Amino acid sequence: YEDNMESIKKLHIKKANSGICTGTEWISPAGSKVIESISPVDGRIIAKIQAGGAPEYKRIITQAQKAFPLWRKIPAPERGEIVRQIGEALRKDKENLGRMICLEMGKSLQEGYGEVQEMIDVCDFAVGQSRMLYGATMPSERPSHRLYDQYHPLGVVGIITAFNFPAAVWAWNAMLSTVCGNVLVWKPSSQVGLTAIAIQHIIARVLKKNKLPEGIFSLICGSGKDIGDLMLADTRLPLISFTGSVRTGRHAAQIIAGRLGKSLLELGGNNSIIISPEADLAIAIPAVVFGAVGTAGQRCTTTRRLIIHESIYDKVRDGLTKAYKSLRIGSPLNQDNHMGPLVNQDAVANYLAAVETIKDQGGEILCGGHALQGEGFESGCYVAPTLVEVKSDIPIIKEETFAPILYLIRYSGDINQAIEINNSAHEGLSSAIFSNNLREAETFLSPWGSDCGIANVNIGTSGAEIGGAFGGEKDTGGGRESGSDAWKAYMRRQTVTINYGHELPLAQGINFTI
Ligand code: UN1
Repeated sequence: YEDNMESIKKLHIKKANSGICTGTEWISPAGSKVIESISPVDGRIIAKIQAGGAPEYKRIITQAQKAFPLWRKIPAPERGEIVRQIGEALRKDKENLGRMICLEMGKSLQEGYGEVQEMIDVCDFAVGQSRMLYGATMPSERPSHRLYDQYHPLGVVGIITAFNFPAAVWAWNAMLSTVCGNVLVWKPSSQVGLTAIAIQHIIARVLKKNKLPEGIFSLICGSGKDIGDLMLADTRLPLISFTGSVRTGRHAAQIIAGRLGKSLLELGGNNSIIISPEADLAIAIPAVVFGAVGTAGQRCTTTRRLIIHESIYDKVRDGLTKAYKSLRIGSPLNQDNHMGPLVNQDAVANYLAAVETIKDQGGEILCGGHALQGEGFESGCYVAPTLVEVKSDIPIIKEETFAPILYLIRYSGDINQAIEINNSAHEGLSSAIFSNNLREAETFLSPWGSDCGIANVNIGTSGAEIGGAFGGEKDTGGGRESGSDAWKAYMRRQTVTINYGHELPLAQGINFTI
């Protein structure tokens, strides 16, 4: 415990911390709202956070608005240089920050480090992108005319993040948004405010070193939903990037649409893996287990449904049951353990409620299905990873329970039947097929195949690299973040037509003389 606290102190976390910062200056809030950061690892209070209210929000936004005209004038590659330095600073603090994430959120130490690595990777990506904010040039239909696209920054971008990726998802948004020339206001999940504060301290060092003004990178921790609600309705925020549940995302999208703002939504998933008769089970089984129990089933890309061909069903079920029984559950700081706790006791209550519903609806629990008690589990946040056999289409398999519950579903027809089951979810985030049959794999990737934003062959549903666009369709919200051309979401497109001739020809051949 002492070692962990040492590591956290190195990130400038104190017993009581302000959760509001305009870049390098920390603001003491007028109100007395305090958030306790409770570690799901052992139930201890790590530290306290002073949360902001409406007056602090006003200060943050005013400062951000002042900073934007300065930041947008700095050439994009120079903005990239700041992001490069942030990547370097994160490299130095990878160990400490990874441990902080593990302690506050409960994911395994390996995954905590992985999350910081994801931040570093996206910094590198954004640095390159800062020299590639390309616009296309199109041939004009008129003589002596030039027609092209260019991209400009939007302004103050609001970033609202979830508890499960308290660092990486912010970095996906923040680093790209920053090289695009925006300033940002970050509202993290109140479950993981300390991680956000630790990151802000790292950013502050880079801002200070480069003598940058306040307001480029802001943080405001709120308790409850008041800060989030202020952001959604605020016309001074042209774009809100929101990561969270479908329910809250739907509410957010409606409020933002009501003021014709832009939203970038990354909501839930009900991701499945298809295991065809031609799957290589030696790689399929570990992929399924990592997908289902990694981050204790709390990734939006977690594998929640397994669609198995009946000819190999028993073999897969038995292989998985055996693997699940060998899983070690316990402190995520102990690297021998495969799975740590859920984020808090409410999450455990949701898991237990889902288990009851599964039983009521006729699902058969093959293993797990209970919370863990006794030594090492005092926080009350540990549960057993759960396998459920589903004989008919029970309603609960359409719901995303943010916990390690995996449904085993049989299919008896061809690959199209398996795809139909995959596509029957409300969400459309991630999907995968294990098959060495080219026809099956290509059908899965075809326009009549998976309807998800992510479609994988012979790898699981979670653990995407930052280089690709991340996001999904239907109830997942349609947003794309991180790699590929996701940067375009943080910019406004301007179509430019220049006439360098002496005539005024009109488009569509229209004749107009005066
Ligand atoms: C999320 O769960 O919100 O692909 C993001 C993955 C991670 C990101 C998950 N790289 O599982």
